[in-house]
Amino acid sequence: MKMTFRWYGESDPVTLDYIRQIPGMYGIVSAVYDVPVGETWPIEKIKALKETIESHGLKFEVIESVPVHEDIKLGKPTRDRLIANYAATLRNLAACGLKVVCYNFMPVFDWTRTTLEMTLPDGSKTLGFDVDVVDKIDVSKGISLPGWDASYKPEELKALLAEYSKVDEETLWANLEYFLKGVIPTAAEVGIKMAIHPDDPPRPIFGLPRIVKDRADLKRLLGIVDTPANGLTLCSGSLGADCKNDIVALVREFAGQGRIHFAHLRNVKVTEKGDFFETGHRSEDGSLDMGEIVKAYYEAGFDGYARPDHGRMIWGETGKPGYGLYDRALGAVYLNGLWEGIAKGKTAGKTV
Ligand SMILES: [Mn+2]
Repeated sequence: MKMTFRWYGESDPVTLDYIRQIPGMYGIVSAVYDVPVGETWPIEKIKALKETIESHGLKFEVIESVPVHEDIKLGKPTRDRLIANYAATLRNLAACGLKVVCYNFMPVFDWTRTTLEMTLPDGSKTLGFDVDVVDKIDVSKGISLPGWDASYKPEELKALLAEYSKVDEETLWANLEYFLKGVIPTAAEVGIKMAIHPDDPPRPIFGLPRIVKDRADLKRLLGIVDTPANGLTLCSGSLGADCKNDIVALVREFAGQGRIHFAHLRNVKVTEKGDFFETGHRSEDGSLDMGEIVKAYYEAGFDGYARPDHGRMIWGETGKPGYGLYDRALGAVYLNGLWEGIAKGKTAGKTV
């Protein structure tokens, strides 16, 4: 397991100098942020980013994310040009030594939360999701959610949602299949492993279809192009927000098949109704047994990339919600500690 940390580039208040001081940190997960979605990432920009990261003693082998243009998800005629651009980006990334590309196929909204600063009993702040708040939103009147207000102008959003009104789950699957058949052959050829991130949260929102939510979806996706280059980012916190998803079983199954290329490891506290909030990484702080999850990776012989996914805001830190330094650093060290404990327990001939 190679421990990594997400970094949002030079504007990120969490610096590379700080990240390299986290014990056991292998590398950085980042992206080229100043190329419009759908255009090819120029090799010079990728190279410059890599040089910056490596000059701080960290590896740069994982991209999160190369975004998929909405026209591809909508299946519009422009998609062929956009898919060709995406494949060209994969070629450029491979030429710079990148190994894994995380992406998602969520229409319009990436991750969705109803609060970015829920206060936990210990005074830390975290991200939360309340089903009732989301279900009560009248999309036709505009959507105002924390983290998304600035993403689209209200009229743009309205037009985009109108286009999606014709896209049901099966249409979205067909469009995903078209995309995968367009890019996976290139990825396989140049040695890039594609790793889809599941929907977050794993449920339909605002009437938009969501198709990467559970075991059946993951299995179907991997079967579309049945090759290691078509793989998963298994996000424990995203999938774990649906308590019907057995994360340990998913890791055993898909890491066992060599199809998990990137592990997002975080804990989440879930209610039966589907509300949830993000907790510290420890098993006893949330609904997921992180010890069993890490053990499942260990026993599958996982040697891919992992990262603490989100963190709470603690110790007075401010910044990008979910992406502060302190709690994610604690998460990384805890996860590496679990791994070492399991590894040494095995060597001693007993299970942990
Ligand atoms: Mn994630």
